[in-house]
Amino acid sequence: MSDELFMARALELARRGIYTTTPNPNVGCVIVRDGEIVGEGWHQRAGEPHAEVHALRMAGERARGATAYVTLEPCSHFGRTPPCCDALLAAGIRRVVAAMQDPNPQVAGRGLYRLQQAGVDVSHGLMMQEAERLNRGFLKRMRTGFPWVQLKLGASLDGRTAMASGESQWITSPQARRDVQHFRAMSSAILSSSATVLADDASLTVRWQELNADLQQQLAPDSLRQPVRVVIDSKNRITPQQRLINQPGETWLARLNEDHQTWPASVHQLSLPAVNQRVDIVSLLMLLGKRQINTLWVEAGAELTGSLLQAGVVDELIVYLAPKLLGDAARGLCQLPGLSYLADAPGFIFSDVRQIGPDVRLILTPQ
Ligand code: AOF
Ligand code: ZN
Repeated sequence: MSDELFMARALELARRGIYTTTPNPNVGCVIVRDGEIVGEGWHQRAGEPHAEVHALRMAGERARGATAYVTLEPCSHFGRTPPCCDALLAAGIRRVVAAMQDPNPQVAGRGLYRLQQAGVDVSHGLMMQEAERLNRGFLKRMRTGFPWVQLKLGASLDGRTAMASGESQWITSPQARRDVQHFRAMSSAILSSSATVLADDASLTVRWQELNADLQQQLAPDSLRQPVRVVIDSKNRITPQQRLINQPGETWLARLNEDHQTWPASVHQLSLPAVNQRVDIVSLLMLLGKRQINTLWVEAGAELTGSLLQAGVVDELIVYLAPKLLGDAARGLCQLPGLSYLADAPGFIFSDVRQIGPDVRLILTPQ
């Protein structure tokens, strides 16, 4: 078997961690001796052993003289766990093939360098594109300090999100909403605004009963990780009575000033600088990055959606279009105040188009 096949297997193993590893990256490892896989592992949860450690445990003595394929450079630092490069050396690994370097400043080439200095045959770059894709959030946060931002939109064929009265439940199908649950489950945090939370009494949770059957098999209902709920609440309109406050997992209220009500321990108020008496979005994203949010899934109304697009902080758009027409009295998808020339209209590139139940899902990246 070739290097590519073993690395493809390591990537497949890494993907098993996509719902659980945040704030850590998804990493897979395969140990091969005489052309045969003798150890496999993937990183499951932050604080638990890294992929290499699981794979070495499975390989035992057979790791001596073997090759390790890893989807990310083995770490060289003491974090929540000891350095993987020490574990690989102690086990007698002779060759390490990494898909890419780890941009974490605590590692950043030192893992591979240490292995090379110890006489291990080291290389990196094999299937790098796939490895990059696997950890878009972690990698962006390590490189820029900002989370990877995905903006979800749901609309009719004519780009409308509600009737003039505000009636909006439901425009997209149950299948589309299940698909949204899957994206929520992968995210470190979900961002919304107090306007949306108040209008829909939204809970912003992942609900096991609403996941697809294959995901339900993979994730136990009682160990489901809830993404952090982040609500922009510039005017302190959210109260402890709102439904989302008492859901499992944390809620962070992004505010200009904290209030002194009694909140459950799972609720944190974040004080942020103001722009036009509103929470400054760029400062909020920076703070979320500092608090180790890798991927941010945004579900909000036309105002926040427009602000994020105008601030140029959106990395990907996920749009569900329902085959319905609501007419031009209905509410639009996003506010873009000040936009008057076609030449200034934000443009996108389609990266994926598919049908989800009766709806269409479009994935786009900003141009
Ligand atoms: C690896 N293999 O499977 C993972 C790595 O706090 P710790 O000890 O879990 O360290 C977290 C950092 O280690 C994380 O930020 C990233 O740089 C690296 N993750 N490295 O060699 C793995 N998950
Ligand atoms: Zn490690």
